[in-house]
Amino acid sequence: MKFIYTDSHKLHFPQAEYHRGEIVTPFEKPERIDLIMHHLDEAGFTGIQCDDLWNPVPVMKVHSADYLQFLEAAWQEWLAAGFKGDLMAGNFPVRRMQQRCPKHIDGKAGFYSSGNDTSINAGTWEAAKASCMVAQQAQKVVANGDAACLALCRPPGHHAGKDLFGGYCFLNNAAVVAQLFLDQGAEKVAIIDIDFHHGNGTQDIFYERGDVLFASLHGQPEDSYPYYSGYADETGKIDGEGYNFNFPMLPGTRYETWARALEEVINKIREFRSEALIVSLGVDTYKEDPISFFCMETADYLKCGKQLFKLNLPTVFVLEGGYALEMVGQNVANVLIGFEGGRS
Ligand code: OKP
Ligand code: ZN
Repeated sequence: MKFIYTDSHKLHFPQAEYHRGEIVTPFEKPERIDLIMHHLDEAGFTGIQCDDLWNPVPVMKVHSADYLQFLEAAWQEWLAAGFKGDLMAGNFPVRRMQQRCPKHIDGKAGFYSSGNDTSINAGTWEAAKASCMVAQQAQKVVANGDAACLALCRPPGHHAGKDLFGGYCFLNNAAVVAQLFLDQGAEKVAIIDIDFHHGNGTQDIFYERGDVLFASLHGQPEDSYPYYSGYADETGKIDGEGYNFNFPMLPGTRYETWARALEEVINKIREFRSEALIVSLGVDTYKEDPISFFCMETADYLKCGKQLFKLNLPTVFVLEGGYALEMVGQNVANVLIGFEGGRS
């Protein structure tokens, strides 16, 4: 299996994150990609540097035009306002407030954001675009006949909604890949989100659409980010009714329990007659992950990859989270190794 990467992810390097009462170095850091690439190289996967071809068409189908304009201009507006340091949102249009976008960048930041966990710096927009181009190129590799390909995306994407950034995400890379398959003639595609966190952005984008099945396995919202979505009774609306599947799970969940949910998802996707599979691949389900509470072992990722292979669909893996730096590379590599070994 090939993987697509870019060095441009380094342009996004948030300086600080507020976490459990302390200001810490962000969990979503550039080293993650170096570590994963190192392991993928060692495991014999072929890295391909991204050609940086930007196709705005699918991006504009999953995000709103005003949101994309906001992202593109945000940093310049922040500087023009005389602000120093990273852009970070602090005020949000919550219950009973006006859903109107203000003029000042400080207000706009909150209007287009779901939290204060995701800051914007001088290179963030370029990095977010580069990450999305990595996903687009991985889709092309699969459309051109490879059985599967990994998009080494950073920043990640699955928390980015139609018009919202947050959860370290700006552009929804997995959604863009799904949209590309549809634009190229597929009638139905499926996204499995196996990151520890609920893929609320992806759910938001496809919630009223029947052409994309979305299924997410994640820590239950009662205890876990993003807290306000990911319940099992969120099943889709209008054309999307019955095509959104959430599997919230308890703290301490191990692979055996998790894999039963995956098995259910696989059956749903078969029934749906999906023509391609997108995997939002986070390995923050790992037992040592610093911000998550599942108990996956490194060897479990082999089994997970093997399970996914059973769908026998053209598959694009899109990197999302995974913050236990010692094992993030091995865990990602194991999903791919399991997938490739699925034949046997
Ligand atoms: C991104 B991905 C404050 C808590 C905010 C945000 C988690 C985003 C996870 N430190 N946590 O799904 O791995
Ligand atoms: Zn995550």
